[in-house]
Order: sequence, then structure tokens, then C-alpha cells
Amino acid sequence: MFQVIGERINTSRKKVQAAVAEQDANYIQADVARQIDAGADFIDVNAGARIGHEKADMQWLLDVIVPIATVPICLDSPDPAILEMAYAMVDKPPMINSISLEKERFDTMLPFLKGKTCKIIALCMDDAGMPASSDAIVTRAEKLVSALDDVGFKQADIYIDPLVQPISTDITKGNMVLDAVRQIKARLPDVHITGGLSNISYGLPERKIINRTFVTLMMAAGMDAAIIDPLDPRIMATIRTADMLLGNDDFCMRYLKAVRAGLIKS
Ligand code: THG
Repeated sequence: MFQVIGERINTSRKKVQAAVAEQDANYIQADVARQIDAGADFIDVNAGARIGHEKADMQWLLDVIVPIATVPICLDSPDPAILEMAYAMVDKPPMINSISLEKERFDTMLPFLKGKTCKIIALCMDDAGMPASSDAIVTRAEKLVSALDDVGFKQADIYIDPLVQPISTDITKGNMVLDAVRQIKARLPDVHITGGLSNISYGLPERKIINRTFVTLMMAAGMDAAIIDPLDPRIMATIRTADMLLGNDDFCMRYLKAVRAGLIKS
């Protein structure tokens, strides 16, 4: 079954940034509750946007969110020190977002992860930057899975993020990531494949139709989790329908239930 990582608690969003600045705990808790009601399997928490405040903002957000979150939290930071603090604050095994092959981050995160109980998002990024070919994505995914295996991670707890890149400046970027996802799925069948979707449509108008169509293609290729806004009813309807069509919904039960709840309309 496809897993939804709710992306809304991110200080790059104006309302969330304002709520954090004003310490409006009610706003944050209500948003988290709505995401869970809408079907979020994880709540992503990213406090990176207020420069110099990331540690304090992450700490405040977790103080407010942990007591009311009935699903695990996805701790989203590029800074291993912040992830370490955040890991100590949660009450159920979290998802950690993320490790990459960038040397500093990799060398700090790997010993930290050893023996930890959590899920991990592994970005196909290294010190050379974004991958330039599907082979580069696959090679990086294999390196990450091998390193995580060495510190005790099962494939089923690893979520590879192949890094979606804008199609507006390079028309091959859609097929590049789709080919990579198919290859990762073939070589590492038990790992999950996730990521943000909205980079695909960067620089183009009517971005949501691009993102929705793209998630369908990515699901056909093997993506089984995504960082999205679960309060967007159209992308949620697309995902539920595609998940059924891909065979992940016995007797179409969840599809039928969602239709009866008014969540899916032609
Ligand atoms: N991979 C991984 N983690 C990630 C990303 C990824 N974490 C952050 C990001 N990408 C995914 N999260 C968000 C959160 C919010 C928004 C987009 C991605 C968002 N964007 C609005 C928009 O695009 O229109 C603008 C913000 C606003 O509302 O002001 O809401 O790729 N592993």
C-alpha cells in the first residue's frame, strides 16, 4: 500500500512560519490532525526556513506535535545534530529524512544510525550534486543501501529518494528518474522509493496537473511513498485510484470506501 508523508509542517510555508514565530501551538496541532484524518501515514516536520532558528524551531514543533501525533513523525533536516536532538524527542520509531552520500552528512549520519530503530530516507545526492543520469541514481541507491545494511538496516526500512528534477529545463528528466525507479525496484525489491514530486513541474504553469500525472507514472515504475500535501483532495484521489489499479487494494475495498466517503469523484 502506498504511503503518504504529509509535507505541510514546513517553515518554508508562510502560515507555518508565522505559527512558529508566534508559538501558535493550536494552529500546528490542528494542521497535523487534519493531515492524519486525510490519510497521512507520517507527518514530515521541517524547521529549516528560519535561518539560525532551526534547532529551536524543531524542538518547539516536536514539543507541540509529539503528544498529539497518532502516526510516526518524519524528521526532516540536512543537519545530523538536529536529527539527533529530534530523534530523542519522539515517542515512536520515526522516519529520518535524511542521509545522503555527501561526505560530511554521510560520515556523521552512518554511525548515528547504527543500531537505531527507525525508517530512513536516503537521498541519491553526493558531493558532485544532483545525479545526471539514471545510472548515477541507481549506483547511488546501491551504495546507500549497502552502507545502511552494514549498520543493521533492513531493506524494508529504507526509502530511496531518487531526487526529482525540473522537466522545464531538460525534457529528459522525467524518463531519467522513471528509468532509475524501475531499475532500483528490479535490483532492490524490498526497498521503498519515495520523494517530493513538485520539482518536476518547477518553472511551468498549472503545476498540480503535472505533479498528479507524474505521481501516477512514478507509481507504475515502483514509487510506493511520497512527500505530498494530504489535504489536496485531487492528488489523494489520484494516488488511491492508482494504488488500486496497481493491485494494492484487495477487492477494491479502500477505493470503494473512499468513494462512499466522498473522497473520490470523477
Ligand atoms: N525529498 C525529501 N524531503 C523533502 C523534499 C524532497 N523535504 C522537503 C520537500 N522536498 C518536501 N516538502 C514540501 C513542503 C511544502 C511544500 C513543498 C514541499 C509547499 N510548497 C508550496 C508550493 O510549492 O506551492 C509553497 C509554500 C507555501 O505554501 O508558501 O507547500 O524532495 N526526502
